[in-house]
Amino acid sequence: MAQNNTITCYDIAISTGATISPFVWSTKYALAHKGFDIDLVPGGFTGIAERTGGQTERLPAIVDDGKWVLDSWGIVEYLDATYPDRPALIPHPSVAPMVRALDAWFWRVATGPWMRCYCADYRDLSNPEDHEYITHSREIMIGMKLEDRQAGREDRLPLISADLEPLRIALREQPWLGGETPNYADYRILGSILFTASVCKIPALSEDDPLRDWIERCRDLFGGLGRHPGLFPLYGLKQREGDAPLFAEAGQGGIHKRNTGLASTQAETQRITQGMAKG
Ligand SMILES: N[C@@H](CCC(=O)N[C@@H](CS)C(=O)NCC(=O)O)C(=O)O
Repeated sequence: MAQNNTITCYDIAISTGATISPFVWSTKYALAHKGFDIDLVPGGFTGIAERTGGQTERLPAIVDDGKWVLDSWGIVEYLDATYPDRPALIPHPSVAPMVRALDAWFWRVATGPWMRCYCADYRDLSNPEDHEYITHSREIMIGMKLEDRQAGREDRLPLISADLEPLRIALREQPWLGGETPNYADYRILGSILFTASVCKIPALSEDDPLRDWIERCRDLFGGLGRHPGLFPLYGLKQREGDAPLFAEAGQGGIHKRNTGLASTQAETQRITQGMAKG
């Protein structure tokens, strides 16, 4: 059992002092959700194996009263299994596969593309001793020079923003991905957003993005866990002439609109049968 209600968590941070890893961010939220204090072991990218006494070369890792637990999902499973009397991260077995699907979608449309928009900033913001390793490993990962991959991001960022519509739809009718209260779904997606905030020297989302309310409420949780002073402003992306809208107006059609009787569907019926404009 956690001594003094504290669990040790190994961090990956950059020169601003902010955590960069989406997996570590999610894990910090998972620990806080279970009511634990976090004893954060600082550090960057190089020397993880040495820092952890050879336990792992990937983070997060936690140590609970001497017991090492690796992997962000492994940690969630451990915390819920070991501390069932505390608030559940995965409150029903169906939640885990849904979070995995949501997370995989989000990596494809947002985390990966944002990484490619900020990859040179990512390297420049990392600790000086990490620069060489980040350049070498991320250029192999990405397949080109980081500066070249980052170039042209002004054209890509609006498209990434537009692609986040499913998340906006999910949050339109309830305050959290977890429903009435947050759960690991919220923390998992937020982890990727805070990764982006740790490196986004130019903003990724517009000032009036409907996701802003949820993101900011997540950042306020647990005494402002997501409010590290090293994080960059997420909002301020502008729609330029010729750009598609950065987010959609509340949509029409079956998946968007609840059928509450004829009045709720008449305009759409008219549109699809007579080609009339919006209603
Ligand atoms: N499956 C692992 C992935 C962890 C992972 O890949 N962590 C990255 C940070 S985002 C890492 O440790 N990178 C070290 C490196 O790049 O050398 C988990 O969910 O914890």
